[in-house]
Amino acid sequence: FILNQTYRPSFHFQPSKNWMNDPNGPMRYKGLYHMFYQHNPKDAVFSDNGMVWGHSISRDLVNWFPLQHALTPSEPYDTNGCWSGSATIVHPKGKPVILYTGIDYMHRQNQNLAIPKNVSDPFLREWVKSPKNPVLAPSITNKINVDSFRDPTTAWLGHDNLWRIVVGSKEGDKGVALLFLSKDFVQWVQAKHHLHSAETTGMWECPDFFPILINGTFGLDTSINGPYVRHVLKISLYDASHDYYLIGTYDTTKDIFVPDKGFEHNELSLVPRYDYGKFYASKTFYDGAKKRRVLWGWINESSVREDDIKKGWAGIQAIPRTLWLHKSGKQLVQWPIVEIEKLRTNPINLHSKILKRGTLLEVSGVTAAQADVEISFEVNEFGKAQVLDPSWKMDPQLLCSGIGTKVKGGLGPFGLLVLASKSMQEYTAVSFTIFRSNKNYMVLMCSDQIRSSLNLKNDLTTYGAFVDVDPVHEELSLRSLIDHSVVESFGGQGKACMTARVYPTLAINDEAYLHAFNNGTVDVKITRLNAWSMKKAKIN
Ligand code: DQQ
Repeated sequence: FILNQTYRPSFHFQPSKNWMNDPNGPMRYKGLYHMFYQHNPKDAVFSDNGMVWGHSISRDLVNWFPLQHALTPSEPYDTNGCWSGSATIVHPKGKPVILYTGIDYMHRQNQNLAIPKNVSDPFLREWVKSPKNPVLAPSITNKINVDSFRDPTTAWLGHDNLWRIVVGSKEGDKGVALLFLSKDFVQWVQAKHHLHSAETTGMWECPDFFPILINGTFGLDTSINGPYVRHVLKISLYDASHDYYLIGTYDTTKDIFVPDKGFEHNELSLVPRYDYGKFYASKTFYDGAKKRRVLWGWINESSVREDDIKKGWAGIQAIPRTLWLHKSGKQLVQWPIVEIEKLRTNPINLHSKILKRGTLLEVSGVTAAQADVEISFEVNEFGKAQVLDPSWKMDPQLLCSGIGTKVKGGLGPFGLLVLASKSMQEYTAVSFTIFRSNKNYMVLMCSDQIRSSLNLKNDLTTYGAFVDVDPVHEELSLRSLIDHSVVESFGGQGKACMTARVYPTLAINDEAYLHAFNNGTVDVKITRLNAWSMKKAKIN
């Protein structure tokens, strides 16, 4: 296969070339959004000794302007890399600071402080590393493992007026959120206990800890607390390669986080994830201008290393998502930031259309390789739903991979076939299947990449999750953002998100098609379908 720039997205954040991974230090400052990112400026693969903080700015989170690198290896404490970290806007003066992980001359991990050279420059072009660096380092006294001490969070202010941060770590195979306190970001004292920890979860990367409103979609600044607030602890589990979150209470007297449901009492597969596809090392920030909490996450490639090198780049960021607590209090909801909708053009609308069992409906008139699609379904013959066999493994991802073999028809799968080639040799299927279990119905959402490309070298793993909607009383909706080699899908209005990377060889550019499909044995109704071609954003 010839690798030109076919797979380069048109409205997803990425540098102009080479490797990118984690989002770092996102913030809004003086009317501009800042995005920093883990970047290897020399190659399309990760670097063991030369990671930098790339830096771009934006007015709208959609179009991005590149600046010089914010942090590059220069000192003994970060000579082998400037790794992930976070920004904090320090009130009352509103000055930003960065804390990041340095990889030192002996490849040990430590935490460092950087401040803007000139706070009146809204671009924050130049960053100065503190002469006091490293401000946190493993030692004989703190017994922190030099290979497992990274990714400081945004700081929050406690009632005692001390700043707190969490740094990801592990003790044996117990994942831990190390807690540190400081009055000035320079001198840090470790708390006697961890903010939280969980046995057998392995290294906790890129922790994120923030307050969230019990009632409503507004976001909260990171130091806010009170009776109307719950807290979220997000962990990127290195061993599982996924971002998991816990909802709970931040006990400010004990300075610990107490999750409603933790890792300990659950199978990992029962802990909620931000995204059930590719999405890692994510980080939120509070956007005071729109009073929302915004989530960034890294979407890795599913292609092989050699192909990444040939195409000259690897890694994109997901479309930023607004995130809030669902009114049930049990899960988070995510939705692409509204600004992305200004790229929508040439709308196609359709409503009240029966999608007969075993049929396809082509959605023509949109650029199917670069589109935003929303579709809602109504199902009536619930009696025909297949019973969820208790002997099946209840792992939704396994269930999705089994669909078509074990699962013989019923209510679904129905949904969207995206990035489909003309004669259907290639397509990616994003679908729902409704099962009956006892007296309830369960909605399984799948993103099936198995037919996404004739190039079988790619990772074609199928993704799956249960979506907590009641299909009898609620609308069943799906939104997919399609951008050449990425399909970001949102089920149940953002209750389950699933991101896939795909590399079609035929279904590219104008040769890509979009369909609604129903592979079940029962007709379903499309209550509405809205699809748009997406304009290209100006990105770096
Ligand atoms: N990536 C960074 C680390 C972090 C990991 C290095 C997560 O700081 O733990 O690029 O993807």
